Amino acid sequence: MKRRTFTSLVAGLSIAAGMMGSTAMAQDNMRIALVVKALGIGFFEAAAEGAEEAAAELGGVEIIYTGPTDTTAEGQIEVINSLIAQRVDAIAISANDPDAVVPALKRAMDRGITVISWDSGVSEEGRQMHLNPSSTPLIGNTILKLAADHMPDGGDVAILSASATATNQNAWIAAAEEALPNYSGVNLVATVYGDDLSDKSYREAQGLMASHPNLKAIIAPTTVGILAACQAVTDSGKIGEINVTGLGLPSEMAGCVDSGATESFAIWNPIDLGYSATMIAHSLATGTAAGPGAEIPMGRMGSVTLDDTGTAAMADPFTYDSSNIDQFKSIF
Ligand code: RAM
Repeated sequence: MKRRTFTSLVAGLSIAAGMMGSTAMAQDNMRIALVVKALGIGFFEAAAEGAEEAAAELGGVEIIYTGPTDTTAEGQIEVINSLIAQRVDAIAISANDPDAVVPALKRAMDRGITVISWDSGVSEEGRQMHLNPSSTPLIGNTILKLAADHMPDGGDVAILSASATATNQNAWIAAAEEALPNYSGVNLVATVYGDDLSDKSYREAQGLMASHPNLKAIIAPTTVGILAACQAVTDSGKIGEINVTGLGLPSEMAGCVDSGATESFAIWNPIDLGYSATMIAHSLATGTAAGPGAEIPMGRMGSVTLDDTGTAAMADPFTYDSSNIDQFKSIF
């Protein structure tokens, strides 16, 4: 009897201790910073929605959505330094430059902060892993094919990119250039940079039209650039003459598809991308090891396996046109 009382007292104490432990844990938020190329870009706002969804599912996770006001590495370095000072638990960054942010991110890792890149990558030494939205060669081929499919007689195309140092756009453009010989009659006449700023992208699109009077398509592998190019083509009365394509958000591009300025464009689901990046950051911050061959869980998105550069890719991009845009324009 006495012994049982003692046992149950000990059991009771450990249950109480366990409860205190879990209560303390629940109050002890893990802070995951989602560092984007720049604030005010719809694509990243959709990714943040996914990050919040992951945080709600995990519980005890706070998302700090942050980034500079323009798409520069200098701006991101300031943001990273401030996150180190705030002692966040994890940083998940879409980088404006693969190398310039490395020293700051190394300092973060030295202080025990989990660092991953997603969307636009960081060089291997500056992060624990990188999550690509899709296969780079596939995206490169897709953006070219979207243009070529509407140019039966071939002709001139130009690329309007984001910033000149953006890891993701540069990789997609290199992949598109590699695929170019498969599209006979399609000539890439210029690549220009709008820095993911609407006004600069608009002016660059105007410049392309002025310098290349026979232009048949503008390919913008950026959600900011494609929308600005659509507006520039529309304003110059060239709908039907120049097809604007690339990577865009259905919510932002619906009007361009309706007007005919854009025949079709592609993108992956940015909400799923932000959700997955957050799940991965949480997983690594709670002890999952990242290294070649590692399988990292991502909640409802399943898992990814890292290649020998510590990189993994998600799903294939999806193409939108007048047949399906209405179904997706209210989602992202
Ligand atoms: C812009 C950004 C982002 C890119 C998309 C397609 O929103 O440049 O990095 O993934 O376009």
